[in-house]
Amino acid sequence: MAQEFTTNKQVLKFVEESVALCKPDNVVWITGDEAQYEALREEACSTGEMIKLNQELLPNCYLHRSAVNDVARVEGRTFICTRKEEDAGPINNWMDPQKAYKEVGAIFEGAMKGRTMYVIPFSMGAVGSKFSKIGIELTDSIYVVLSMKIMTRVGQNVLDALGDSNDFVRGLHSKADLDAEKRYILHFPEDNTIWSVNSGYGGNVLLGKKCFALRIASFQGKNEGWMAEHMLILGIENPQGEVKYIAAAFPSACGKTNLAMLIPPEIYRNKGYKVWCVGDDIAWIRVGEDGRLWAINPENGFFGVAPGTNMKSNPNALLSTKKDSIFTNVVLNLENNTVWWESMDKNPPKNALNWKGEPWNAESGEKGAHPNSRFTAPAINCPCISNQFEAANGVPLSAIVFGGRRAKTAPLVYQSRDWNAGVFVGSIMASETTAAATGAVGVVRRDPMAMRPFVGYNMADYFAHWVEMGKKITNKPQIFNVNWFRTDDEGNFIWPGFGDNLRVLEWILKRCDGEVDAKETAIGYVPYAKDINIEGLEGITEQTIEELTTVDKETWTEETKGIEEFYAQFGDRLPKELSENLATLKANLNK
Ligand code: GTP
Ligand code: SPV
Ligand code: MN
Repeated sequence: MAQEFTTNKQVLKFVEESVALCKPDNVVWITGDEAQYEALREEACSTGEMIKLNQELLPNCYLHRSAVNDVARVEGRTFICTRKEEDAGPINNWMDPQKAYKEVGAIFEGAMKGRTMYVIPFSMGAVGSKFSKIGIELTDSIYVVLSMKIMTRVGQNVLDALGDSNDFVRGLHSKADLDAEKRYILHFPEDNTIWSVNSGYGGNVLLGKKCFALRIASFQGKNEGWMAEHMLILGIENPQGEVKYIAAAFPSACGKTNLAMLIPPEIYRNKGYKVWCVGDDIAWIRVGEDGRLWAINPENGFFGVAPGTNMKSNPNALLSTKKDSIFTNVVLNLENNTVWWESMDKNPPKNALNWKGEPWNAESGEKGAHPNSRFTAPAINCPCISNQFEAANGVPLSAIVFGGRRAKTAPLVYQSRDWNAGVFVGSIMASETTAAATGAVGVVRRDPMAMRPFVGYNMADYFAHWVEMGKKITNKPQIFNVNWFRTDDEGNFIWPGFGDNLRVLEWILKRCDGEVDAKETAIGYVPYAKDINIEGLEGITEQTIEELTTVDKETWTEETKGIEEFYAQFGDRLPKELSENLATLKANLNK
């Protein structure tokens, strides 16, 4: 009986209507009870949906393989269904909501016959905190249930916190037939509703993440006066024990998880610097009573990129996956029933199955793990998780950092002149595409604020919202742009990156405190080479920093053309603050 879990009429109605549509054989409410999860793990292992890994080496860890045609977010099949097309804007795919409910409803029709529908009540943010938001995801996938348990706060206490309120997001997901031609990820921001069908992959189906916490939440944030951003949040503790917080937006697979839990270089560790991770992917940001920006991480776990994660690049991420984690599309090492992926170490297993479950050997020259293979790990497993991780009001931001993957053009770091110039810097972000979404990899595209695939409304209005927020923040964070990915003529990354990025963050915090001068350029302020600490770095000299921070007028003049083209799509809806900043940039480049 559903009534034993909640008497909330809206929740009951949503479940009943969805049952009538999808026609599952059973309905199971997820209570948060460990025995229930354990039974689901056993069931998933019995059907092959999950594989139980070596319980001594990886306690409570499992492997899951998605369908081979279902390995990343599908941006081409992701839609914003607002009543008016212009409210979705030129960047989003749009579908008329009535048409969407009807046509995609037909795909949901009877899709759960012979299956169980799981009802997952989840909270984004600590349960009951006034900044948190609640969702109910209905799904026919145990993998989704167990992943949502890691990524969000799930259970009866969420329904209790919701009470009789109608303020919850309705998420409906069915794997259906995993038919890529009938795969749809639909968002109805005006109805607080998400529909996802014919996928079983991460960002398409863990509806609390990109669908809710970014697309729906960005729309809510615009209406309610706050911001939902694709940002990590980290705290940097200096030797005096003071912690300052930075939020940073990089596109998918461009280094958020790595930066969020970096290990300081030795010379910093010896001085007493520490880094604390608050979040690695999403930030919900509000203006506090003190006029500063305060950010929470609404998630409860990390859905991190596996390849490249190793004890050198990101030990904290690797250690986070050592228990209670689910791996998707990595190599299964048959020698000891553990997992492996490219660059985990230099010893690929001899006897192994690749991400598709086929016999595989590194000598074949083929990759064993999918480039977008991932782990889902509880945030509390992270050795450097911040003690503010659950803080109801979040953490105060000293700086906002944008960044992309650019082989040329963008310098290692620069600071914007003021808030609106910073919004401009975010709006002109461009980055090379990665395996996190289906489609070509390595193509430069505009990805404003790393939100191109995630803004749930018209991008021009999203820019305007940033400008509006600036007026309410009396104590503004400084805004910067970074690029860890500049390459030399042979295509090698020049900057060592990873833990050494702290050297750049240190300069950023010094700029926030007015402790260091900077060089003015056409795009903003760049560091004097001597002000980036390179002590202990091999092969990097002041000359290298000089090169990494050059702002080439010719390249940037080319860049302004791309920006103009990009802006043109928004017509009159583009805030004048942005066209003014573009005019300033052009004038600066002509000086
Ligand atoms: P999503 O989870 O898709 O949002 O990705 P993310 O932004 O969290 O990216 P992540 O930290 O997982 O890094 C993605 C890839 O970038 C990995 O292959 C990393 O090894 C690589 N990477 C991360 N930081 C750096 C860096 O500072 N320098 C270089 N060269 N590569 C980096
Ligand atoms: C991203 O692509 O930015 C991710 C992974 O964080 S997903 O959840 O698939 O969106
Ligand atoms: Mn992401």
